[in-house]
Amino acid sequence: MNNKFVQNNLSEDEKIKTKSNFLRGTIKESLENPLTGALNPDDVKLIKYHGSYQQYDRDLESERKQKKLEPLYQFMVRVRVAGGVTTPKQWLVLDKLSSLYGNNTLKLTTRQSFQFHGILKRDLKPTIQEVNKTLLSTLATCGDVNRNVMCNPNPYQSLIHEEVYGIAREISNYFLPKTTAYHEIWLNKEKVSRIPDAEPIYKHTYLPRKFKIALAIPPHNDVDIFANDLGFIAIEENKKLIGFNVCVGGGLGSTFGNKSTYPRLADVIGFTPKSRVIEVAETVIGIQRDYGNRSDRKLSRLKHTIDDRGLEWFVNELNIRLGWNIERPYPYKFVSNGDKYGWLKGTNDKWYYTLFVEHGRVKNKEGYTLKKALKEIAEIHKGDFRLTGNQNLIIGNVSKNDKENIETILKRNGIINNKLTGLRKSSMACVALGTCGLAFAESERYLPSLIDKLDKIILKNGLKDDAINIRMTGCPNNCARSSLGEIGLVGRAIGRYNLYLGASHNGDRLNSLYKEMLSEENILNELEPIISIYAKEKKKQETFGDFVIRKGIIKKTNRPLQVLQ
Ligand code: SRM
Ligand code: SF4
Repeated sequence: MNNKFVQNNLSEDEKIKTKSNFLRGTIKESLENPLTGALNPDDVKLIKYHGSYQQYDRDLESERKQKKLEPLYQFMVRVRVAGGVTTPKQWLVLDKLSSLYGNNTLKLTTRQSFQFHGILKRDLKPTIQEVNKTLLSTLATCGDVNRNVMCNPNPYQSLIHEEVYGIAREISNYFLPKTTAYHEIWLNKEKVSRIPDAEPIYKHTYLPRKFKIALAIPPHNDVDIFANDLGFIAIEENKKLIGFNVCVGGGLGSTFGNKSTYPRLADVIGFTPKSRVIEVAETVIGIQRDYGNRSDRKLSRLKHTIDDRGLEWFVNELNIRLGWNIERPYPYKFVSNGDKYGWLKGTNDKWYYTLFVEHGRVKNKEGYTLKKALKEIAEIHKGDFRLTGNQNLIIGNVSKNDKENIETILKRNGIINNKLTGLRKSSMACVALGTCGLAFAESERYLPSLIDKLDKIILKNGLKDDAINIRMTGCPNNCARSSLGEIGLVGRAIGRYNLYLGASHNGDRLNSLYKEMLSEENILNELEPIISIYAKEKKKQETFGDFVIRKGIIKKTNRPLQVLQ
């Protein structure tokens, strides 16, 4: 037992992990069973650690039921991309796989990963093999382990970006599970060693729950650092990276009706020199591994471990385990958690084009052939592609001579649109209905049409370029970080949403519940007068989230983040 405390009532997931033989379970057998498109129940849990979720086509659910067919089982596959940086060659492979095996779209996620949707069981292995051949992986993009490590994707104005990105990659690699199950199952590698698998960091039952790490370089908080279990905020002195402020205990998921669950921002607990980042991360993960709740998965994130025992206890335990005391945090300032669009020149004299990708869905539709455009660009591009934490894309490291070609391709495919409002360009939505089994309401497929209507209000009030950030999720798990939206909408039921207001524009303050169970008409009726007084009465540079609090429209959240001094 790797737990400091032997916990009673271990959850079903814990039992499955324990008997899984380091994440093998019977996945191999499940894949070979031709009688169903699904996996054995335990393998449905275990395959997450390998980077895939078993789902079913929710749109076809009742039709298939009527025909007495099993649901149309299909798989989501998530690709790990630390800091969101990929090469054009890798892009071409992912593009090809999404057409060959998936639903002909690529999803850029809120954590800088790629997702394929709609992969059938028989196509899982070839998909994962091809991903690995292009030197990417799906290992540990899901499951009770450290997930994709986020990092500011845009190096403009930042001399230290490459160094921080290097640390993000190092963290990502260091915390990968060490089991060889992944290689055996997906890459047909024989188990070479007779030594049994071991997980020096995670031990044999892994973590109690998912674990998320991000790194941010102020003044940009486009990774929403405070939404992570563990965050590192880069601190510069004389233009050199000296280390990081450490923040712990972020997590946004909650469950309607369960008051013990809540969104929480990470607290800033101190500073670590850059040479000790891995040591600090390993120690934080070790505390969560040993003390995290393993009986109730709704209460098992690091935020709960900290709230159960107190932040002081946590810092004390961290210092004892480290054998040195974490230092006082340095001052830092974030200005925004959004993306800056269009061309920007980097500190390396190369150009970066940030492209708005509505809710991260790369697809083709009439007059807007984004998937085709990006494939054409990947065929000629000598730089890289960088996924942002806001589901957008940066075409990076472009030389001056290639700028025009890239712009021509984007224009030819109907991608550049100067009419988009700041509201739309600051919108995020999670996948929700269609594929997500946890969704109560639409999100990605609905927010664009809601914004069409909100845009009319925005334009009438002269706010075209105001980057008010609006985020929607199909349930309170908060995958598009709606708790950090200046306007947050969370699905309650088909066509009904809770409306939240008052988050900060830089990701350091949660929003609060304004009204519940709103229809589209209600949402528009509630927001129209608020947007209109915002247009008339906002102070210079005052953001929407700050304005609604100053005017008393909503109270500030009662869960502020703490900065220990
Ligand atoms: Fe998420 C579960 C999609 C970022 C909190 N999330 C899911 C699942 C896998 C549903 C499931 O468990 O069956 C969704 C798959 C939908 C699909 O069809 O693709 C899903 N989450 C996503 C993505 C794709 C949203 C997007 O549209 O971009 C994001 C993938 C990130 C990645 O690349 O790794 C995604 N999820 C997030 C975030 C945002 C973040 O990490 O910055 C959060 C809030 C932060 C946090 O973790 O607290 C988030 N997802 C959750 C939760 C709630 C966790 C909790 O502690 O309560 C769940 C449900 C769960 O874990 O039980 C969940
Ligand atoms: Fe699914 Fe809910 Fe996450 Fe949206 S927020 S992707 S509905 S789990």
